[in-house]
Amino acid sequence: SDAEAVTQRDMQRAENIKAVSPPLVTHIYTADPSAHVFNGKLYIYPSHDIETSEPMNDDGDHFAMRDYHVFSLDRPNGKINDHGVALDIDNVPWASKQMWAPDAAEKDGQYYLYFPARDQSGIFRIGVASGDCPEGPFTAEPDFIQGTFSIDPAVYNDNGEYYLYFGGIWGGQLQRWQSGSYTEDMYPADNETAIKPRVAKLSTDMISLSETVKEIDILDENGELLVAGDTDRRFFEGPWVHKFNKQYYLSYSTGDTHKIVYATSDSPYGPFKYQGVILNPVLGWTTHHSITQYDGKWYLFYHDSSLSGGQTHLRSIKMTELIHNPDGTIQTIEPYE
Ligand code: FUB
Repeated sequence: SDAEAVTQRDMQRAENIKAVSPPLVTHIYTADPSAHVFNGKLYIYPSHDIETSEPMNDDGDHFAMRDYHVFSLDRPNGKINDHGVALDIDNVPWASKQMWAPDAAEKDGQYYLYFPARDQSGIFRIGVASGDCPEGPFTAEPDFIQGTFSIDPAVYNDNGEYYLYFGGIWGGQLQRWQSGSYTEDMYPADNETAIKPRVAKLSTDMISLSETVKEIDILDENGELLVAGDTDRRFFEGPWVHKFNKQYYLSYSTGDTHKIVYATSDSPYGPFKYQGVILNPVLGWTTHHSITQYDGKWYLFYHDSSLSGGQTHLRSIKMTELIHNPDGTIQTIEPYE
């Protein structure tokens, strides 16, 4: 599989590569960091990577995670606090396995953890758990959020309106939802429109959708929809939205070309126009990030597999400053010297 090939390559590369940022967490493996500032403090909601006997394949079966830890930071790249297990799969009635990339949101003093997992029939869905502290623990709703599917939830709070972005192809199953219901894989041809990330507004209760799920258009420099064969730019997984100078920025992973890229719009629903690369490929097959502002500066949170010597399913979260140029473009980050 592509996953095995990249792992073999990166286990060799790991010996000779020098990362520009150290891992934030070294006592366990962590990935997919979603960072937020709550009550003036930086909190990170990552996946918790573990060793597994599952086979390595392009559906990501080797990502066999089963719980979440929440971390807080006293200051950027400062001392990290592990707040322990915030949610375990044993306490999620609808989930069977694979607790993948989560996100969190705050509303009226309540904190909500959004997370994907496979349901009892093996279909990825997005669930929510809540609690009254940013670090958890969180209590899961008995069922997943109705109307959701696939992986990688990201919630953007736009002045009290909360938008849930999600989706990921291949192991994330988004290609199975092209007809509106769960089917066999349906991939567009290379010259056809690429599979699009999804968005829906959350209800005021934060645990249900208030509208039907919408597809998000991502356009190239000529205003044409990105096509499936444009693997350097098309959406793969890990959507994230932030706002800078009144523009909405949708950033995401290109998956098999291993980049974090971004597109901009004047609406949270898009259409978004492709702009460029935020992060060049890291060690490991996956790349997954978040962007947040803290104390007047912007930061990129991401992961790589350098701490595990290149093992693709054993990753470590990192952070580095992200710079918006005066014209709104983002400076590309090189993860290694
Ligand atoms: O961590 C498991 C999966 O790998 C995430 O959901 C994807 O975004 C990728 O990072």
